[in-house]
Amino acid sequence: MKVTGAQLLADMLASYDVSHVFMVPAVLRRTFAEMERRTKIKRIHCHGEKAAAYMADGYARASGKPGVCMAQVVGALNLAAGLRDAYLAHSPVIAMTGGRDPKTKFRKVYQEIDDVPAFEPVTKWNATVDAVERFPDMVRQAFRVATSGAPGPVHLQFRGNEGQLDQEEADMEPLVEKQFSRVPPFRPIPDPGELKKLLEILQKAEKPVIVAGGGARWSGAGPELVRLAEALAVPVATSLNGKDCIPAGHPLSVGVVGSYSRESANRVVAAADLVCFVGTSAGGMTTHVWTVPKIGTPAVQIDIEPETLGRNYPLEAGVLGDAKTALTQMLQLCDRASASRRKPWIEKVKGICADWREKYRAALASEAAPIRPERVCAELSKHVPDDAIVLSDTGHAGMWMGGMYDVKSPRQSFMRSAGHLGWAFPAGLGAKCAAPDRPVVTFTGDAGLWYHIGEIETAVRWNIAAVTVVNNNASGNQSKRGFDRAYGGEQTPQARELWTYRMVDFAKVANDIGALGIRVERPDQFSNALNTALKSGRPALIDVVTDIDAIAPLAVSS
Ligand SMILES: Cc1ncc(C[n+]2csc(CCOP(=O)(O)OP(=O)(O)O)c2C)c(N)n1
Repeated sequence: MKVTGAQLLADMLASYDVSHVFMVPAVLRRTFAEMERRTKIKRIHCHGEKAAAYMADGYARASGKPGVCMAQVVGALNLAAGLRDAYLAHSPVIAMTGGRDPKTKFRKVYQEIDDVPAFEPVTKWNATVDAVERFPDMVRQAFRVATSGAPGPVHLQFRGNEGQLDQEEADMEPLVEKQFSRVPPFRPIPDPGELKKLLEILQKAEKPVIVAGGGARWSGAGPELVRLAEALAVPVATSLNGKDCIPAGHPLSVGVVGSYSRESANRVVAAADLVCFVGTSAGGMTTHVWTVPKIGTPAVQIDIEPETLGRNYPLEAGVLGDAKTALTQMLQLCDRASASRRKPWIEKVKGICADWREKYRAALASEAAPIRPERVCAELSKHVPDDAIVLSDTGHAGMWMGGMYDVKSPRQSFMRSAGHLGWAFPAGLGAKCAAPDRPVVTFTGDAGLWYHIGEIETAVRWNIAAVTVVNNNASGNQSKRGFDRAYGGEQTPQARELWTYRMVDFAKVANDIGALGIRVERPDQFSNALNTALKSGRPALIDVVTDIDAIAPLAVSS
């Protein structure tokens, strides 16, 4: 049957269960017209391509479905910049851009450069669609690559600066492989011998700890992880990406380990005689630059990517496969009686966790104004609904939320920037698009908010009712410590100019744009503000005036 590329692409995206695409026009215009005629897909038109990519990323991490973002040729590298976080976090984002036409390339066409190489370091697959006949197989491959194995971004560049190739016709079938409309499309089964070996090592250990990461999260392995930890009496630390794999209140949960971490987690992992990594690459952030645990600590690992097994820690056993499947099999095979061996260890772990709570009790309950960020985190732990999606920006936001925020229930999701300041606010909007019935609460610093503040208008225009909490200290004060060091102690007033801003009332800005803005200046105002924001059904921003001298604790290595 003869159809245009636009008709086919619209039909295929709908069949892959795509509900929103995020973009700055003008790209694939005919496809947008066909989406309107043929599908229910919402076309979220935003203020910058990087924000569009972050929205698609938040959408993907909230739903497990690929997030789709788009840009015309001149916006392509802004979009590529936004894929960097998705690449680091293994998030399945599909980026579509317009590209050069062979008839005119190299002739100094307005706005044109060769964008394709810039997508190379931020994608799993980076390809051009040069003939309309290739729409079906290239789009299928994009979904296959984005969702398979360790997920990640892909890029398709369509011929024509606005992807005008979509106007051409060919005989095409909108065949869709539904399996690749969400992560994980496959659950590879581990080798039974290697799995048994890993299990035996874990059962023999007297002081083991599990470190679960983003791979466990993508696999949906949280419930099996908790059940196995309970069956064998093994404490669980997580990476920041894996934070929602176990609720903070669980007696075996020790917190986030690594650089943006909770001290108790680092202490437990440092004291362990065996570390079992599940769905984590054991990279620099999760291991505090490979000091927690120390290289040489006996380790075992479960991962879906063969090249991840043993990359950073020599292994006594390495299991290749899907985390949920591996943990389910371990639950069936495990010797629950071995748990008694770890009683003294569990007592010690409980003591370490209790020490942490005691150490931060005062800060978490602080009545100070300007408000302490620890208190904001404690308020969020208490008042964010059980089924919420919680997002955190990076830098100080990642440190505060990684260390101080408690994921309350297995129904709560936690997502965080993989390193890019400014990710969380637009990602929260994308998450709300993916899960309109769940509350979405984003924690960001003011520096983080400034990046994409224009997207408040996008949220209002599309009524994306996410709640954004701004830790507003009129600065990027995570940088304070670094500049103190650079100046050999006390900084000059000019040095402070390098990391401070004007104090702006973001609640006023939000109200002006048409969102609900609430300013919070005392800790006792916070819970009401959050409830009002959550109940409003509108995009809401809570501007919390916090202490510029509040600096997050540094990670410990022992
Ligand atoms: C794209 C990008 N650029 C720069 C940085 C470095 N960086 C990390 S945190 C930070 C400042 C954070 O400020 P804010 O979000 O206001 O939080 P605060 O430190 O004030 O709590 C900067 C500049 C980064 N992580 N990402």
